Amino acid sequence: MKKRAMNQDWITTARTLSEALPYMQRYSGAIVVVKFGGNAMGDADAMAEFARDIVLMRQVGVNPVVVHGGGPMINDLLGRLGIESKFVRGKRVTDQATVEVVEMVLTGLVNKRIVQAIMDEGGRAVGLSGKDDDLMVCEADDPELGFVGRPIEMNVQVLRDLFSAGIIPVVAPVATGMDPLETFNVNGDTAAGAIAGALKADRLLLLTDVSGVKDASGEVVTSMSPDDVRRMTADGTIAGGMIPKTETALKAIEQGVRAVVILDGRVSNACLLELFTDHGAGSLIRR
Ligand code: X2W
Repeated sequence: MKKRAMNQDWITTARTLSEALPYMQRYSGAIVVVKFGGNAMGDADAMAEFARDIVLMRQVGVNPVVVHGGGPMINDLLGRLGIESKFVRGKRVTDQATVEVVEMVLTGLVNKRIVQAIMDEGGRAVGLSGKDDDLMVCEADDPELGFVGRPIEMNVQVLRDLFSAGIIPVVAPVATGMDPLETFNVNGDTAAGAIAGALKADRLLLLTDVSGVKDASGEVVTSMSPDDVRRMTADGTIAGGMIPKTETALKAIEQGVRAVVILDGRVSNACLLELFTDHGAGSLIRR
């Protein structure tokens, strides 16, 4: 004979699952673009947990797209090769030697690590860059930055094809130009915003290493409109590294993304907390 001991944790787990039902129903069939920044990647356990969240999303009918960064990993290899890293307004100054390293690190090392992590959790993932199927075509963003690209043409059919096959696309922010011999380094947030905009995604989640957009007293603002963002940028409350993220958010919303969330990717199960609980996470920006 077996006896069952009731443990409070199991009861909580069952209740949490039950409470997630309306959210799962709401997001069934939704497109959610997740920007996974290099600073949010952390160690192997953090990577596995992120991958598990993405696989769970797919399992309950969401169509997730992962767009990743990898700035710290690029810095590391550039350093080992004796090439100096230089940033202007948050973007890497990218000459020919640098763009080659960027492409190797992002489309090779980082992309395949994420693809592998998703498969280890039982999902199906395919890695691609903006060059594959002409997903993202760029022009030079600013002559001062060299081969840094600004997306001018998006061809997202390949992502829809992967959704229908039940495959999770993992995109490295590297692109071709109008001249197919050119390679552009694209800021990860910019690439995620352009992809979310072209897909008219239901959600764009920007995972980073801060807890969200903070007000003048340092508290995270949980919900804001594009006008709030503009006002807080004009008065200097939104500053520094947060600016490219909020700019990406405004542009994505203009292109038809329903809402953008800036959240801390180092928090356990950050994506699930945002999508499937009453609590939410980070700062939500929507009209
Ligand atoms: C970035 C691309 C990687 C990235 C770079 O070269 O670092 C530009 O700055 P994180 O980890 O999201 O910062 N590109 C133009 O965005 O990585």
